[in-house]
Order: sequence, then C-alpha cells, then structure tokens
Amino acid sequence: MEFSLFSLVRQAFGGAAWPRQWRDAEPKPAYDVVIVGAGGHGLATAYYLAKEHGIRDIAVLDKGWLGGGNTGRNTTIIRSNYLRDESAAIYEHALKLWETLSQDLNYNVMYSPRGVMMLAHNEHDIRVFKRHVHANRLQGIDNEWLTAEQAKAFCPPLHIGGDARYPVLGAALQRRGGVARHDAVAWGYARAASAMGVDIVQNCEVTGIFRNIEGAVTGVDTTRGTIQAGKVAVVAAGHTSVLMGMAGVRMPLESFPLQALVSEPVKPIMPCVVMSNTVHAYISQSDKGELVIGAGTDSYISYSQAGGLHIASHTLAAVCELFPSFRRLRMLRNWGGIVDVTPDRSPIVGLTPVPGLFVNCGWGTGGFKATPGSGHVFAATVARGEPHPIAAPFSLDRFRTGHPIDEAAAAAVSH
Ligand code: FAD
Ligand code: PYC
Repeated sequence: MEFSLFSLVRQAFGGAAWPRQWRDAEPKPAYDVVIVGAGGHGLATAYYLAKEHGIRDIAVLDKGWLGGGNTGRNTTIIRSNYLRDESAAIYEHALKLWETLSQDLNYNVMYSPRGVMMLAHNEHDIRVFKRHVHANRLQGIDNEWLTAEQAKAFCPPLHIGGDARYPVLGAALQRRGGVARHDAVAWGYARAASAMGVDIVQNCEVTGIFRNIEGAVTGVDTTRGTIQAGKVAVVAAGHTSVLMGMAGVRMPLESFPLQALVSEPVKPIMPCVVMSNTVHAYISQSDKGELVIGAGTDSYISYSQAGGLHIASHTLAAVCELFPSFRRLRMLRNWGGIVDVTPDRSPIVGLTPVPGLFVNCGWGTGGFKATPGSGHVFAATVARGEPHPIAAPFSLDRFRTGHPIDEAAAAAVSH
C-alpha cells in the first residue's frame, strides 16, 4: 500500500487522467496484479497466476471476508452438462480440475461426484434435456437419459407416483457431477496462494479505479488507501457493474438475489443431487446431514443478500411434493447471495476496453462449479494480456459483435 505524493495527486484528480510529466515519473506499481474480490474465482486466479505464470506480486482485496460472497453461500452443485460447445469446454475444463483439486491444493475440498439428476416434468423438459444429452455426448461429456423408474432407483426418496403434483417423466443424469465443500475451496486456494507470496487483504473495499492519460489502469483506491497496480482484475460477482463503472465501462449485467436454505441434519437419505428447473428447486445432502435446498432468483434486481420469502415458500412446497418424506423436516437457516446475470446466461471472462483492466463475471446462478476452470483460464488471460482459447468466446465484446452463448436452459435455475 502506498501513501506517496503520487497517490495524493492521483486522488485529487479523482482517478481520471493525470499529467504526462507525472505519468512519466510513475513509480513501479506496488503490485503486478490487483485482484478485486476474494471469492473462489478471484483466489483461484491468484493461485494459478502464481503457480503457472510465476507472477507472485499479487494482492487480492475483498470488502468483506474471503469466501464471504457467493462462494460461501451457494449450494455447491458441480456439473458440466451445458449445451453449447464453448460452455462445455469451460465447464468440463473445470470439472477435470475438480477431480484432482484436493491433491493439487493439499487441502480437502470434499469434491464428491455423486451424480446430478435433472428432472423432466413435461414434454418440453424431455425435449430440452434429451437435446442436452445428445449434445454432451457429441462433446465427449457424460450425460444420460433415465426413465422415471430409473430416476427413482437412483434416488429412492423421489416420488414418481401417478398422483404426483409434478409428475416425473424422466431425467438427465450426469454421473460425474456432484458437490464440494464451498468454504474449503476458498480456504484451499487462499492458503496455497498465500504460501506462494500472494497478499490477501480482507475488509478492504475498492472504491475507485485509477487510469493514466492514455486510459490505462494504474491502480485502485480502497477504504484502506491507494494501491498501485500494473493490472487490475475485477472478480466481484454481483457488484461488477459498480466496479467497472469506476473505470468508465458499462456492463451488460443485472444483479439478483438468489437464496438457499438447509434443513436440520438427518442421517444419510439423499444419495445424489436433484435439480428441477420447472418447479424451481434443487436439493442435495451435505456431509453434516443437512438437506441443502436452493430456490430461483428473486423477480426484481437488488443488492440484498436475502431472497423473497414467497420464493423460498414456493421452493419448499415443490420439494415436499417431490420428496414427501421430507415434509416433517424443520428449516435450520437460510441466506441469500447476489448473482450477476448476463443476457445470454453465460459468463464474461477476459479483456476490457481499458488497457490493463480485466473482468471475470456474469456466472450468475452457476459459477461455483466453474471456479477452478475460471481461475485457470482467467489467470492465463491476465498474465498474457490475451484471452486463453477456452475463455475467448466469453468476451465482453460478444454483446457488440452479436455472438451470444445462450445457456438459459442449462443454467437450470429459474430466473
Ligand atoms: P464471490 O464469491 O461472490 O466473490 C466476489 C467477492 O467480491 C465477494 O467476496 C465480495 O465481497 C467482493 N467484492 C464485491 N465488491 C467489492 C469491492 N468493491 N471491493 C472489494 N471486494 C468486493 N453455482 C454453482 O455452480 N452451483 C450451485 O449450486 C450454485 N448455487 C448457488 C446458490 C446460491 C444461493 C447462490 C447465491 C449462488 C449459487 N451459485 C451456484 C453461483 C455461485 O455461487 C457463484 O457464481 C460463484 O460463487 C461466484 O464466485 P465468485 O468468486 O466470482 O464470487
Ligand atoms: O448451476 O447447477 C447450477 C446451480 C445449481 C444451483 C444453483 N446453480
């Protein structure tokens, strides 16, 4: 952190352009890279920058505590059964990294490939999921179609009887999908990055982004002072538009609350993950025994870290219809996160119009599963100053050139 004359002058200029004679005398940045956001994606980016690109002069800044954003608030579902080739590539890249992540970080992230099953409740669901099954198999990704009876055999508490309010007509199953422990992912990446020299600064909110007369990024202003940086990488899910606005970049994003809850702990009952987009519910069981249940996004944009109660009530009603034996369970706690959603429901990973400024955002309701892959390709992008081939299709520019990657169905959470 630096409190030099330069930083004071820069602050006086409000982060805008500053005179050439001073720019030429700019000192070496305090950090090669400043990463804004110590969630899983930001910490993974720092880890791979240090490990694979030899860049260790890195600060990861967070306005709260590490992993306290969506990383520590999600329902931990991991899968790669997306529709488009571009998506399959990035989510499968992540899934492969999950398989060895505990060994890589020497930290047990409790990755558990117990299978993710997506229920079809009507003809439209059947067509959509079968299309995904076929697309995935062409992409070399496991996904298979199950009859209702096969779905019940895979997940015995599921009710498939003829009296079901939401009849189960079949399901798509990705056996390699599963869950991991979300906090451990943040802690594992943080510990490993820190051991390589990365500074992680909590309670440090970024309040400004500085640019020089040529428009390039030179650092950030924070609640704990000014920090100079050669490059700035914004990885602040839910708040990306606010941060990018500080550098004068408008983002195609909307922020919504997304909520989840857990039941009181019970003995093992739920052997896999079940998702039902049509009735707005997804459910698994944590290793502590709690049933982990998630809902759809709120209907209105907001920065509140709590979702609407009517959304949670609807989800619980749906869960009780699908799993009648869960009806008598009590809710232990609920919470919300803020997800940033793009028009095509695919992320934005890459360069921005501002030299030295990079962005990783728009994972919406589904970025936990991508954490290792996102950090890996984003680190390469930041280090080289050009998009990693897997990240290239997810450019911000695609909304200008008209190359959306439509994953509305594969997002599998109601919006
Ligand atoms: P975060 O973990 O949110 O990290 C961003 C960080 O930026 C935060 O710690 C925040 O404090 C910090 N920040 C923000 N503004 C500033 C600032 N000005 N200065 C400094 N720091 C700042 N995805 C799945 O794949 N599977 C799921 O099952 C799943 N379930 C979900 C359930 C819920 C209820 C929610 C909310 C999300 C779910 N997601 C799921 C989505 C997933 O959680 C996110 O996409 C992912 O965690 C995003 O990670 P991140 O590291 O980018 O963001
Ligand atoms: O993307 O798989 C997902 C997901 C599940 C719950 C929230 N997001």
